[in-house]
Amino acid sequence: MSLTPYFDHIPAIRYEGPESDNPFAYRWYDPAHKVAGKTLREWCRFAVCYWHTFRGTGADPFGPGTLVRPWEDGSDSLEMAIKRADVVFDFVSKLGLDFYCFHDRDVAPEGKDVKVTNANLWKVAKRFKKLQKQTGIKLLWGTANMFSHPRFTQGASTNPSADIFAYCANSVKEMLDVSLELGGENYVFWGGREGYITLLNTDMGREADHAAAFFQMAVDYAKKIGYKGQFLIEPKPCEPTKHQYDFDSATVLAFLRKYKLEKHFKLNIEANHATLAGHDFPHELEYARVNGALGSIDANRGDWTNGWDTDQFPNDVKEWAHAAYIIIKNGGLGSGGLNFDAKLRRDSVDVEDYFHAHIGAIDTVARAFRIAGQMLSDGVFEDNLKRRYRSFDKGIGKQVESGKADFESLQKYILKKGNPDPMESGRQEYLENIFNRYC
Ligand code: XLS
Ligand code: CA
Ligand code: CA
Repeated sequence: MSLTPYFDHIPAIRYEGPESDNPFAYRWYDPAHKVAGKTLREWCRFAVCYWHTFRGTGADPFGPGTLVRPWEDGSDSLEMAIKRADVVFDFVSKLGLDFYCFHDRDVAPEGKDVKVTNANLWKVAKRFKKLQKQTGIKLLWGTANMFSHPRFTQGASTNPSADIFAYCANSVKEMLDVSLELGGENYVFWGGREGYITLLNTDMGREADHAAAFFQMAVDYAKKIGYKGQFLIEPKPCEPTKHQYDFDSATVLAFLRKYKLEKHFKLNIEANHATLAGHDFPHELEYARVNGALGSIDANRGDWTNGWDTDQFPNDVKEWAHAAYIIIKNGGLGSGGLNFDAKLRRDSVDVEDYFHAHIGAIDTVARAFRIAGQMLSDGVFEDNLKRRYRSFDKGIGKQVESGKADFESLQKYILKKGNPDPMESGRQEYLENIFNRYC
């Protein structure tokens, strides 16, 4: 039974298999299908994102919003916020997914002062609690929007104004309380304007110290209230600021280690942010994985022909096969999941387009997991890795890995040998051909 009538003309989206030509069915996402010992539902933990899917307007720097939502009354009222919550839960239910994600300001309007703003958030959170109970849908992660309102123009926790720092402390404190109340499985920090445009007005060292103090306060507060969700930081190199402090996985991990915060945080990797940073998506995932910090994923894509954060829905099976391979090697995402931080194009103005976008993305990822599971069980790439590094399994290589070698012992070894063994092929083209056979 739906809560609102807006999607009544669309059937519940179910798995029908690759032969189906029903645009309102999954062709690859069979939630119960097992890959590498777990179901696709367990691997994927898909989430619908509140902000793009329900609050994005389609506006761009050259023109206003275009998207049509029959349920909207054009206001940003609390009444509309409550009604919208029902529509969101209907949508997630119809897709048969388990999770949603939101920022405080996606779901509840600001009031005349901080007190009213907080009260508004709690009114909607109460509604969410009821809807979660009714539908079984869960909160993958919540976050605070500390970048849209003009007060955040010069940053949030890195703002030169201590008042803004305090304002942000209130926002995160409230959202942690809300996350505790709603059982949010993770809590995300994306430092929207935590960066700068010019060093002429920026004390970089002091701003980093402030950001670290803020994160420490969040950790302390979560402990105090008994909130056990996983903290995640989402790297992004630029947009909206020129230099963002959370540039990429490596930068965030270096920051966390400097301030001894690393055991409290993992990373939320967004595909489009990886490409903006000049990496590819698998690189960012693998960097996080080998550092024990792969927490969750914002599933979207950029456009290879430009350098913008276009936030399109994922549709590249090959790219995702590689991503899924890394996720499976990671043993999954723990409490994390795959959040569709992606927006419809400005001219995708039909209600059906929300479904096509999500169905396509879900099927892309599900198909990729099936492929990755097969690649792992066939073992070609893992066998190749073992073979490629085998000189470290014995002799002098083993001594290096076990910490028993030093420059002198290595020099003695190579002097005796005279010359290193000849180079072996990296077999890149061969491996690429094999990868292509799967996709
Ligand atoms: C923006 C970010 C943002 C975060 C959450 O580029 O992707 O949406 O995921 O604040
Ligand atoms: Ca994101
Ligand atoms: Ca993005």
